[in-house]
Amino acid sequence: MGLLHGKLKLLLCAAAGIILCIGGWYLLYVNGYLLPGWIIWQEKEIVIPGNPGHLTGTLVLKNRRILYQRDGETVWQSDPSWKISDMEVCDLDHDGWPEVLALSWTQGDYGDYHPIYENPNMFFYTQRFYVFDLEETALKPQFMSSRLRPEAHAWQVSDTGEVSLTDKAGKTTVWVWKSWGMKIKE
Ligand SMILES: [Ca+2]
Repeated sequence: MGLLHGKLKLLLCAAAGIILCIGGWYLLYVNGYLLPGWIIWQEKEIVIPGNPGHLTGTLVLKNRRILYQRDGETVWQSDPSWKISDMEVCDLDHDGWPEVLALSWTQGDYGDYHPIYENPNMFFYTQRFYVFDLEETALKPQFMSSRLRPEAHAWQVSDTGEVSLTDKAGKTTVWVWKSWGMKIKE
């Protein structure tokens, strides 16, 4: 009886240890602490050019979030579930107004909607490309990509609105805005 009791205790301790380990891993993962080590988490400040008639303000990328500041106050912050690794500002659609571009790590392969024929990953973080319009008190999402395949290990945004994404193998593709979203430049 004593031996059986001892074995049961050992089994319960082992089960509790496994549950704690899985719980710890889960908490670390969903909070973005176990993302790939090659990601460079940029921290920067961009002052939005104050051309006549345009909004002015400052964008701050810190602790994986974008803060939009105007007149010394933070008027908007990016969703904490988006882990932003970098941001840039450029006039992507050539309408004379700047947009905010961001590389984000977000859980799942898609946003709220996905193709009906797919059973996508909803849990694991994937890299996304986001475009925001600048409004008076917020950044309004204009384009939110699904999972980038392959992932961009580096990117460059030109003054003319071309976005170059370079994958792990060093291959670069150039993307431009086409009326409703991003397309590979032909
Ligand atoms: Ca624009």
